[in-house]
Amino acid sequence: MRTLVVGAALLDTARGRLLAARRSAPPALAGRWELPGGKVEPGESPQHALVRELREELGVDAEPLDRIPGEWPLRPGLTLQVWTARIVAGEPRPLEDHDALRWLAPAEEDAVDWLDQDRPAVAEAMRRLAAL
Ligand code: 9L3
Ligand code: MG
Repeated sequence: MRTLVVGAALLDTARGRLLAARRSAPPALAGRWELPGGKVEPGESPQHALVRELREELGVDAEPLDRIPGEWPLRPGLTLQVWTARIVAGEPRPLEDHDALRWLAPAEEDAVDWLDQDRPAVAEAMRRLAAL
């Protein structure tokens, strides 16, 4: 069985920025930055999981846009996929599993310590932002 983890490259296209979230748990990952998201539940679509996770973790209503091609193994049985997304309502706050948020411009991509598996999707999302 394979469980999907969906991550959101949340884009603020008006300001040309991407949202980075700093994990507060588990201890092995705390302090590292990621694209917010989480596990797809049985019977749930990846896009629905993304919307649910962003509501739970950040308190925002979000709309998935495009899948970023590729998938990245996290650990046996767990695979990361990433969608670009935009916030349609709310101001993101670190409500669950994060203790800080930062909006980053493409030039600031390396300003935070991203989880290794998130880096390729972050790079692609930043390329797209820079091309807007
Ligand atoms: N993970 C990695 N990159 C991400 C996300 C959202 C999650 N962008 C990893 C961290 C955890 C696992 O996937 O080991 C499950 O994520 P969560 O449900 O704790 O967010
Ligand atoms: Mg999560």
